[in-house]
Amino acid sequence: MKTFAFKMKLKPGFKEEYKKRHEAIWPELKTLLLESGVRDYSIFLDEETNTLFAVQKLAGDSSSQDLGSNPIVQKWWKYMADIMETNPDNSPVTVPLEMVFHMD
Ligand code: RM4
Repeated sequence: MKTFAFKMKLKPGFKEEYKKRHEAIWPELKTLLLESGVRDYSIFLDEETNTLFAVQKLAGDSSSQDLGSNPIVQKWWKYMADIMETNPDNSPVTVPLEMVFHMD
């Protein structure tokens, strides 16, 4: 499986709210991610810069960030837009990252 990593941006002061919302991730979103082949999905926060670092394995062709045409993702992105840096369509500003080292 391919590993896909990317960064997003959290608005300052929203770490606890971000964690709270993700601890209660919608079952339908989780199901969609799994059905799309997204596995082993983690998100970390660099509190110094409010940068969210996400890493996930892909069993299919789509990452979590490629699912923006799905209404569940659109609803989730709109829900999260008040605490994240977003594009005009509410999608989180996403910067893919290059793998520079990996060790099994
Ligand atoms: C993130 C962002 C991502 C989504 C995860 C579950 O805050 O919205 O696009 O895949 O949540």
